[in-house]
Amino acid sequence: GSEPISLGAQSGLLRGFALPLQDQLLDAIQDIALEAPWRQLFTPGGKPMSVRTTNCGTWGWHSDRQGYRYVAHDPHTGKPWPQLPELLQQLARRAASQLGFSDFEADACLLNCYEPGAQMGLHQDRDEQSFAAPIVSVSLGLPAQFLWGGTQRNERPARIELLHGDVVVWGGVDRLRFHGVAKLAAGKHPQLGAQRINLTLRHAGN
Ligand code: MD3
Ligand code: FE
Repeated sequence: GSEPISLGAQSGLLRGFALPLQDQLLDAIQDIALEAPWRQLFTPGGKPMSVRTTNCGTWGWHSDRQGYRYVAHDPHTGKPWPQLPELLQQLARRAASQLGFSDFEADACLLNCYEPGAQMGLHQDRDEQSFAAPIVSVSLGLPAQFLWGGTQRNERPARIELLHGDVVVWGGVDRLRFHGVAKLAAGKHPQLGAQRINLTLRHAGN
């Protein structure tokens, strides 16, 4: 494959890394959503998020009036989250190793579905037990402008376009950088139609 495009000392973009697996990934996402349906979450302050989410793996990220946290059961069905497919585990491990993170083992995969107009404000990911492991993200469907800030909220973020099949690895000194996604522009993707699906693979437990 091609060299990672550097986003920071320990972060990089692997253009098209997931393209060879796109059909298998879309099948896996469909299966996950049958067991754990897409849903709209609410912030602890009671605001609806503009993305729809679901999870697979041992831990799933959840948000409601009680706060942001990882839970072992889907609050919507009461069942454990669907298993993390081996396909995703291996993809994340191969991507992480390209950035120098060996033996990455994801125990959580958050799936975010964006429709035109959906966005994600600048935030840090701090709900995991440890920040030692990297995060691997897979983008599918419509392109998005990813906002890549610093370790302080007031730093002006860079904009990076993420395309169908792109994989990004973020870790080490870049793990607590502020980031977000600009409002998704209208469009139709050949496979996914008017949506973008992002998968984030993490080590959330201990
Ligand atoms: C950089 N999701 O779910 S994935 C999130 O496209 C989230 O849905 C975005 O931010 C999305 O929390 C971006 C890329 C990502 C994920 C975690 C990070 C980038 C990160 C943690 C630290 C630094
Ligand atoms: Fe995030």
